[in-house]
Amino acid sequence: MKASHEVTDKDYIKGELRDNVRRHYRKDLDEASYQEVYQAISLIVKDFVIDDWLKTQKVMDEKDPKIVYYMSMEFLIGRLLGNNMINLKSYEVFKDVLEDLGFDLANVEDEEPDPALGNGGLGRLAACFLDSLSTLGYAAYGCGIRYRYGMFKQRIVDGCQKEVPDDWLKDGYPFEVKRPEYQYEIKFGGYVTSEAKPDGHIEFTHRDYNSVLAVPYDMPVVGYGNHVVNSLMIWDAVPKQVFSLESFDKGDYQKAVEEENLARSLVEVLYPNDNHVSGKELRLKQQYFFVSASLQRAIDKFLKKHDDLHDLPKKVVFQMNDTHPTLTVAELMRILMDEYKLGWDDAWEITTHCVAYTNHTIMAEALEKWPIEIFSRLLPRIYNIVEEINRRFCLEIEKKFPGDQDKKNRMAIICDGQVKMAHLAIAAGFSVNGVAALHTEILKKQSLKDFYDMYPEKFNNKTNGITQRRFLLHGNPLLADWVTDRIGPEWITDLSKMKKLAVYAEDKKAQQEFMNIKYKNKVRLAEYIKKHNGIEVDPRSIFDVQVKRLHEYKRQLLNILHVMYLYNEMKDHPERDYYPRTFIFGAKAAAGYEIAKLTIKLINNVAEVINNDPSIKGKIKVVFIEDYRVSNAEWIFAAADVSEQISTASKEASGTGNMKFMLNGAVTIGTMDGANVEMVQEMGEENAFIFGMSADEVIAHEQNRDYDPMGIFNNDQDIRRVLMQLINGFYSPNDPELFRPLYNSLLNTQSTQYADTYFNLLDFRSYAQTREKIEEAYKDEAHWAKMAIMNVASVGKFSSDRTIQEYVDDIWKLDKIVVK
Ligand code: NBG
Repeated sequence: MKASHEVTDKDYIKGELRDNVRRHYRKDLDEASYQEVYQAISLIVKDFVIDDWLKTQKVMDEKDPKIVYYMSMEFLIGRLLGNNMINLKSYEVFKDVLEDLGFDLANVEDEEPDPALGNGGLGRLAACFLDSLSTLGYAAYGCGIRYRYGMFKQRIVDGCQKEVPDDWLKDGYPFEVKRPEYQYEIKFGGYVTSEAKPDGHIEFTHRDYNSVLAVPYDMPVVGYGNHVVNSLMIWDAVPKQVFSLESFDKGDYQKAVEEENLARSLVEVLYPNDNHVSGKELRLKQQYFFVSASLQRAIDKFLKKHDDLHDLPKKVVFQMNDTHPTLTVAELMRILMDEYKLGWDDAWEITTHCVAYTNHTIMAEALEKWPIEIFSRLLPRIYNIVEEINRRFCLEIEKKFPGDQDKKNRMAIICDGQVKMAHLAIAAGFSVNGVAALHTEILKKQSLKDFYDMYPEKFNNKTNGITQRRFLLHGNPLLADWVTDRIGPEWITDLSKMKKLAVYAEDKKAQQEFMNIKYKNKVRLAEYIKKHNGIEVDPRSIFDVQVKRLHEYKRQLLNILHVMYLYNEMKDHPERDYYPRTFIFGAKAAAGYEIAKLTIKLINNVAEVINNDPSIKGKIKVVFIEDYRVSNAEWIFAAADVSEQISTASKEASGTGNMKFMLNGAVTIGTMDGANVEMVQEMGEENAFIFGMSADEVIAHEQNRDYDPMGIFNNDQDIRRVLMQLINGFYSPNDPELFRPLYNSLLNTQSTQYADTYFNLLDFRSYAQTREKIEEAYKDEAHWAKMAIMNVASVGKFSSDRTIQEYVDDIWKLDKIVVK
């Protein structure tokens, strides 16, 4: 249809909207609910998208460009309606149309569930990357899982986190397209037999397995204003035969039931862990499921145009987003050898030129290892292949470092009864990258040193980035317009243009306008907080924000301990002049992560006490925003004055929230960790508040085991008082023991269960002093505005467009496509 209509044709859109509501709901538009309007308008947007999607497909068929398959267990795409309108450059058009008809676009957008197919930074990065790939005009597929329930919804009940299933598909999701013509069989369990063929080839046969069908749903990934639409293919699982007569005849009732259960459970839920592996059997099944299906589709696509699989590396690259999709290595080997009869050496040559690996963490608890027992039982043929890869890899290590048995044990893919996924990814990948300069250095010098010594040429850095289309253009329209008025719209596709803003940093008028915009965004957030939390916050106070997954290394605990300290100070010194501050938190904790959940409870209890103490006259407010997710994140970044990036140095691989705050003109208080280091390089130290130990210092303490929190506790009366308040019922009068585990976690460095491995107390003083400086700095509005504007002006490097261009140039070697 739409090819003949322009996306600017308001009358046409109005007509379609009325028709859609009639067709789907048998109603006139004025009777339609917001949900119905959302569905109806989404279908119109989707129609426009589909025109470009088909055109892109045609160009890809004609030009046959090399394609990157971004393999990821997580894609935290966030809502698509507004984003697609923005990228079609028609947001204002739709907004006007709806307004003419009596609907508010923001409310319509609010009807969309937030497709939460990811945990945190790793999943959101994958989504930003897809946005940039399309916008830059590169051919790409995101490959993942269509979880029936994504990330849980968080409810706060009596200060505690409760997890509620997120039934995001219940009303149907308008932007997905089911593609049953691309379904594949995925096999689990059973056993493998081998038989030597007369030509010398050994044929492996997988017997007695259970299998399911993988069915893809494609979601469009719309480039900004360039008509390029790539696809995110996410896989659903369905049983092969639902109680078919055939299986009854064979007495295979049991198997049919098993396969039905397998299909249901495979895609049921996203494991809610960030930087932590749960080691569950089902997780390994999920990994194999989406990897196998995606590879089969990719190879079929390749073979439509080519007949020699030796050419695969010229046309296809698989980027493994962390170790979760590392089975890509062995599954590609299996397909090449067992399905297409290639020999080992050829298959290995092809595989090792097609796969690349990104490491996203040095946290030990996040490194995937699978017990051999589970691995070989679930994936017998794949296990065979990994064993052979390991055998050859160990020979290679021996050749390079003769006689170094320790090294071999440390580096082996299979060792101590476990399969180590990172080792497999590095042995096979032609590229291994970290996600910020500091992180990559730590990988090379510490965590992956053995591998770096062996393959220095594989290692490279790709500092993360974020898409300015979602996190400024859509999330903060007031600031986006202001920037465009000053420097033109080029920043939307070239964030380095932001540096032109620097000349306004000291311009009084610009400063005032900037602060006015910030104020309006704070009012917007204050209204949200009032509506969702029932807490009144003052938009003139300093909005000091820490939003991210809850994890001990991110140190939300340090933040709230400091708030407790500040409250004590205020009570002791009512005569002092304190600038009002609102401390805003938002964080989900993994469902089984007790100490993280207890930290949420502490934040809420502290909020309860402080917010209701009239004696401090509202000078401190503490707010925990329920259900932090992509959609409310956009508003939170826009409203923040201060961005908390306070991880224990060396632990945060990059961080990307830090960049989103910077883009929105919030000033960072942070440690020299992850990408903070590069942010400070770009903006200059005078425009950030840096505190605490460096990564080297942290690592030295870890190695020397000389950290003594008890000494600090005994010598620093303020810290001691705050810690005592954790166990004397000050914040939990009905259950004084409630926060004992947090207290223990801070003081007991011996026990492995509760040990302050994150050096909270050691960094406390430096944090407190730096927070004091922030208060002082904020009182000088012109100076503050200058710092904030300099943040925006220096953010250019942190666009995911830049990151993707580096992946393309150094790793993927893709050609641009042009769609008209
Ligand atoms: C996370 C890191 C972040 C980083 C994102 C994206 C994992 C395993 N890692 O620091 O903790 O920004 O990945 O690279 O989730």
